[in-house]
Amino acid sequence: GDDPYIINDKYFPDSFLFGTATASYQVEGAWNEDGKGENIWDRLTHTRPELIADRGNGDIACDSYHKYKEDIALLKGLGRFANQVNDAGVAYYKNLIKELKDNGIEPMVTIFHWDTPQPIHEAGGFTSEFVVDYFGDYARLVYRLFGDDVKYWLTFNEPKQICHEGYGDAQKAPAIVSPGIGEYLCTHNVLKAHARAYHIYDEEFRATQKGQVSIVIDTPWYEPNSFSIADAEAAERKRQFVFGWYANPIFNGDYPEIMKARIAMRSELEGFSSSRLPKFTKDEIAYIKGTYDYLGLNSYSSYLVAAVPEPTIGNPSWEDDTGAPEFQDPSWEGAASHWVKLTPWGMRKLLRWIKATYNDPAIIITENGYSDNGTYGDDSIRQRYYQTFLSNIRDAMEFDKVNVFGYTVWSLLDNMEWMMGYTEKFGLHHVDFNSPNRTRTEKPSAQYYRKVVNTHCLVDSCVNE
Ligand code: GBH
Repeated sequence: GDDPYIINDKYFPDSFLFGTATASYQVEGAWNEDGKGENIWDRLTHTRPELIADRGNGDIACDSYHKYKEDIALLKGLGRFANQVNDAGVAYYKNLIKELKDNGIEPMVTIFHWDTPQPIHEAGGFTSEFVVDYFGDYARLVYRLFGDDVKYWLTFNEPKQICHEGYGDAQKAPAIVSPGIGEYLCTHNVLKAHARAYHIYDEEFRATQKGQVSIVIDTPWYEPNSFSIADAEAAERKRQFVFGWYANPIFNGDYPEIMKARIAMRSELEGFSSSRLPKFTKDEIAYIKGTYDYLGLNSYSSYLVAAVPEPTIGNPSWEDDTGAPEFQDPSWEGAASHWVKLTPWGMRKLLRWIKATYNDPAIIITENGYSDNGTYGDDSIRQRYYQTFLSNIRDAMEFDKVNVFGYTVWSLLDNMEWMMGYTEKFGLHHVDFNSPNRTRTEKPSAQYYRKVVNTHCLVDSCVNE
């Protein structure tokens, strides 16, 4: 179990869930059909197309709003998707969930994957506390409408991208530039909104619907660049600023001490009269702590972190607050997305660290995957990506006793890759975005994944533990 490149030949448990993931804006299209309202990605891609690599948008995307039955047939061929109440929208999701269940597929639903309604954003969006009430009402509605058929709920997908990228460095809609300020306000409200949605389920639905609620938190693994204590501390600080920012309030209570200390210290030197990191009251800490039944984890890759001198005081930023910049080893084999490297060993370390740091939660890996640039044919490297990552996941289960109960590949389909438009493709299925039909074609790695799902085994012959 010590060599990350030897493939684990133990079966995954019978109860282990395998699946694939998609997200509504990235696949559905039909952006203005049937009374659907405008969201922040519609607005960004339509008014600032120059921000998207190929000026692409999600107006049609994979047209899954119309082609969901075909998609579920593909999925079955192997084995998540995600304000005014829109009747056609409700019908779409009812049909989608029914079709999944009719095909023996367990739906795992993310309530919010980044498509904030534009009017909510205009009113202040995630930097305003009113959003907590709106999100709670929205969660209640989706539990009521779909909760009889959905047992696995996730409130938010990747809050760090919503806040850091959406309000810090403008790498995601709504592309607000408020580094070191807006992103902390946003996180404060996202955490409260998550907790609100969790408590609503607990108080109003759990007894009858008997499902589970959690959040998806994303992080790469941060490996110290050397055996020095300073590098180890820098890497741990980075983990706390990326993952602990969200996980610590939910699993342990309140923001990580290191964040509170560093942001207060830097805010004071910058001349702020109080810390840029908002404070939770005692009651709020208690309200947020424990709002999980399991953990949804998205992780694709690893980074290295080396100790650096304290960044000079200037304009506030989350990056300088971390005091721990990241980089990658140029020798790591990479995907079309520059941030995705074949570092499967990082997955096992990450799982072991989460178990130790957050009270050994039950974990489902909700996203992991490999991107190409549209060339299809031989994608054996994607197959190797799944195999080596899953092997390290199986090692973590076997040798480190990490409680992992499922894995879903990102993604079922090539799709609208946010700022990268249609230039990076994570699908098990190629989608021809030039054909009005949006023809889906299986990539060879889908055959490998099918075999894994069917056999619960990563190599040709597996043994029982
Ligand atoms: C996921 O995020 C998203 O949930 C999903 O919607 C998306 O399609 C999928 O990734 C694939 O991209 O350019 O170095 O600043 C994954 C986590 C973290 C990946 C931030 C991109 C930017 C890295 N994301 N990261 S960098």
